Amino acid sequence: MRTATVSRNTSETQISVSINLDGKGIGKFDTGVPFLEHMLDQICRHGMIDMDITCKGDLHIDDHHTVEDIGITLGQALKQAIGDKVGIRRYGHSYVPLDEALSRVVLDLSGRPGLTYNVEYTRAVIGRFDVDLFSEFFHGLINHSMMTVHIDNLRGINAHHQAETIFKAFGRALRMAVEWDERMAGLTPSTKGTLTA
Ligand SMILES: [Mn+2]
Repeated sequence: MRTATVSRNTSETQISVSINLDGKGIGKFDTGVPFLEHMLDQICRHGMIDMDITCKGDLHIDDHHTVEDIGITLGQALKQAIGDKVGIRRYGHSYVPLDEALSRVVLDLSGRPGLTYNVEYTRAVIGRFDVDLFSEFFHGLINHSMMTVHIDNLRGINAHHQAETIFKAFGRALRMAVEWDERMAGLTPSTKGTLTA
């Protein structure tokens, strides 16, 4: 089982993240930001990753620090759980629709952080959630998990659908990338010989 537990404490947020890449897709969240939890749950279910995430953040200010720092801490946990990348696929991609919305996520567990984020939400808030924060979340996650990710929302009218297709596609792409590749057993999927240096 590829697991990791990471704690991160600042004056703005106190976070604990436990993940299992070889899980059953079960998410347990206590963060105070329900819409983010709904999105994290999509990564779990469609990535077949178990997550237990708690956060006590400065929500009296706004959701910003909580969302960004959960991204950072989840990124650190992913990096740790993915480990040396020997025998895995490394690359993953997925297209996910939800009614009128369609998103594509392509990722590479390259060891280098890089996010291309092409998403134009049709409204600024979903419920009480500021959609700007998704970019903060993914920047935090990608910078600390050291992966290259291209996120494109190709179309969509409903912002809840737009967001949900992005998170589902991210989950599925991640699942593909961390999957064991029988023919790659014992090998690093890079001619450089390492994906961690
Ligand atoms: Mn939904």
